[in-house]
Amino acid sequence: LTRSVHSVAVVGAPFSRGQVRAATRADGTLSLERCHLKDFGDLSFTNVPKDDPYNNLVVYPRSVGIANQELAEVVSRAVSGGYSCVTMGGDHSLAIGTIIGHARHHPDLCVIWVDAHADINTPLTTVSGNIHGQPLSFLIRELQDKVPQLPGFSWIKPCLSPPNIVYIGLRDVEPAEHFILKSFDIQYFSMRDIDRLGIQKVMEQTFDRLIGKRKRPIHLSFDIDAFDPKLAPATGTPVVGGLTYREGLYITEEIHSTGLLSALDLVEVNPHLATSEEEAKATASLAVDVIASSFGQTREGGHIAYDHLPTPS
Ligand code: 6HN
Ligand code: MN
Ligand code: MN
Ligand code: MN
Repeated sequence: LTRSVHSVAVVGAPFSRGQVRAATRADGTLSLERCHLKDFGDLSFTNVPKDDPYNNLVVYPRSVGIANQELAEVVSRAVSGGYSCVTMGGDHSLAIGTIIGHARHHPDLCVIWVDAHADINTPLTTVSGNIHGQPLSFLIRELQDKVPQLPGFSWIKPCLSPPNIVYIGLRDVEPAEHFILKSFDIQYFSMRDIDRLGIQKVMEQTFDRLIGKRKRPIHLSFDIDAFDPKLAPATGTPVVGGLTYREGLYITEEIHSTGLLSALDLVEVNPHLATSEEEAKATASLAVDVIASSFGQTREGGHIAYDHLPTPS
């Protein structure tokens, strides 16, 4: 199933308006073995002056809406061009654009959402007002009669259904979010479930649910705060008790070996929130490991066979 070479498009999406604090693309360059990388550069987003909060609460709706509209264009272009598309955030509100853009070319895609949080508040249930805590609410068809239209969001067409989403890593879910997960029967594996089942069973059950009956493209939306804050300190909403390095990489190794990964978001890496250079570097290099592993870097050596040994002369 695994192809030895992947064509990978890399998009930098330094969104920060889905949350109050700024976030940026992880510094440094990405290079992946056995991948043809095409750098789509960093998107430059339109600044929307006078972007007043919706309901006096939900911040920067127009900026987030327009930025995602532009991002959806780029992602759909990359995916239609035969690339697997990596988007480096930026905050998690960018998944609105990446998933919609991806779904334009692959309407049958499924989503694996790796995160400490469920990011499924509606604009009417959010407490923080930050749109990075709400992206999935705009994407799920069945939820739309509970979701008001925000200014800047009229272009959005919801493209997901509950059976096509699985969460991994949850440990900070608000009451309204929990109600949504339960009433729409959205599958999740919380950190407690990982403790109970082990990460291997979690991945098995994830794939049973999403691709057991029919192979389909995978959209992996990976929030770096799924990892334990000791490993990923440079992020806006850290929560204790997260994934180990090994659990995180097991997730991406398994996703790579399906051969179905079609788009990847790597979000919420925010070097400005690090309290030292080491913290910033550790978080960014963890993000790079997640991406590399998603595209075939293994912990047991190269997956292209070394096919002969040097002979002594
Ligand atoms: N993220 N549930 C909180 C909120 O503001 O709605 C936290 C969201 C965090 C979002 O980390 O992508
Ligand atoms: Mn998130
Ligand atoms: Mn999160
Ligand atoms: Mn491969």
